[in-house]
Amino acid sequence: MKVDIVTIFPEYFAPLDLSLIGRARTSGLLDVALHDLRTWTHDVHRTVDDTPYGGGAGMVMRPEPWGEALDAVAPSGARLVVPTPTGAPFTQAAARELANAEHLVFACGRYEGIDQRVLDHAATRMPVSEVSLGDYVLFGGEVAVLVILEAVVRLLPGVLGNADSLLEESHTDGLLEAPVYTKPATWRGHDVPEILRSGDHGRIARWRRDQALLRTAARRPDLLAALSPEDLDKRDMTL
Ligand code: 6GU
Repeated sequence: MKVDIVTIFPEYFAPLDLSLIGRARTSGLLDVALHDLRTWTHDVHRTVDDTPYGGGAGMVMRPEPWGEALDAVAPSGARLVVPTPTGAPFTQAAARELANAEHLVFACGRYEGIDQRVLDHAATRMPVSEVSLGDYVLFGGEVAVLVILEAVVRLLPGVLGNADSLLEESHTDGLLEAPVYTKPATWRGHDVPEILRSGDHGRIARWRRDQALLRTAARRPDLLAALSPEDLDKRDMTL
């Protein structure tokens, strides 16, 4: 997968050299290029923002540098992703969809956002997704891109050593995953649930399913309500 990131703060992306994303890059599964938006300014001050039409607080990112940047790094065939608190929720399903793309371009907005015409114009040439991480506001899109990339890259074939872990994790079956434990069996007076040490794989699977349902009901009733009847089996109903 090829990824281009346009930002006024390329230094934010130093963590992409680390850990599993760093390894995906050195192994050739992932090709990331960072671009400083100011490359595409032409005034001495390298200005990227201006005051909003219609008035109001804050500044808006000017369209001209963004237009030139996207002309340079986003050919048709790429997919443009724009992190913004006004975007559609970024979910595991959205991560799976982005993981199918050959070429992603991320546009990191700052201030009150990017002039909307940049996105409207880009949308005439390529798919554009405005996405939000949640109902809170960050200074800019940089940290959101790190989050989105991590969610996407771990789904690329060959990035995770054990691909089975993708099948059993939270948000794959619409539920939060059950709690997990490792040795020792007793720690500071707290025991690992006996059933996990029983060796009875049928009972363990049922216990994990029950814990996932209870946890999801307690913490994310919205997820439970969104499950279709086929996602629940008969024994789920007796819980
Ligand atoms: Cl994706 N960007 C910004 N700037 N703020 C956010 C966000 C994204 N998601 C939640 N808040």
